[in-house]
Amino acid sequence: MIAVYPGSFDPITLGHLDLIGRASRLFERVIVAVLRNPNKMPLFSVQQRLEQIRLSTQHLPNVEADSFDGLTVNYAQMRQAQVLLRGLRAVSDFEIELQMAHTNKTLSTQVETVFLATSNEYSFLSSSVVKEIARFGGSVDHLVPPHIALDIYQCYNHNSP
Ligand code: COD
Repeated sequence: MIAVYPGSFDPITLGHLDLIGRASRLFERVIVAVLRNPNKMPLFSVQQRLEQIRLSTQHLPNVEADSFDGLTVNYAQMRQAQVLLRGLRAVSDFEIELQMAHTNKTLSTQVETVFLATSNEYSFLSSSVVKEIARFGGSVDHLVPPHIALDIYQCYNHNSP
């Protein structure tokens, strides 16, 4: 089975990567798909995010990174994926994720949403938290891979605290 893991990944965190690692053992192929969203002002360009994801997942041969625009279900069908993979961190995620899964089901009955629970140690972690800590000069070394921490420090013009 092929799974698409869609998201913004601005940037990808250890929480996302933990989920990808676990999914790579469950599915034949996992496609990490970055949404090209012209309405958002991301910290990293789509190209930078794809490079960050590729470098962080190079040890997983059945994981690939790609970008897409338009509806996620259309992209999944184009890639012949049967599963949309999403992560659940807390009850607050559940409401939004369930609504998204139901919406996607109305758009395509071919694609099933599968949720994986976050590992406990990453249940607080999001890309926004990482950016906020770095913006105020804190260390994100424990939240993202080292090469991404360096990219982030460069963006906010400070060295590893
Ligand atoms: N541990 C485990 N999982 C995590 C963690 C963590 N620490 N942090 C985040 N996750 C999960 C999130 O819950 C999510 O499932 C996934 O990782 C990606 O997270 P983000 O924040 O990078 O990406 P999102 O949630 O902003 O992505 C939203 C989409 C791009 C998927 C969505 O907007 C979309 O599908 N857009 C395309 C238009 C469309 O098809 N719309 C119809 C559906 S509503």
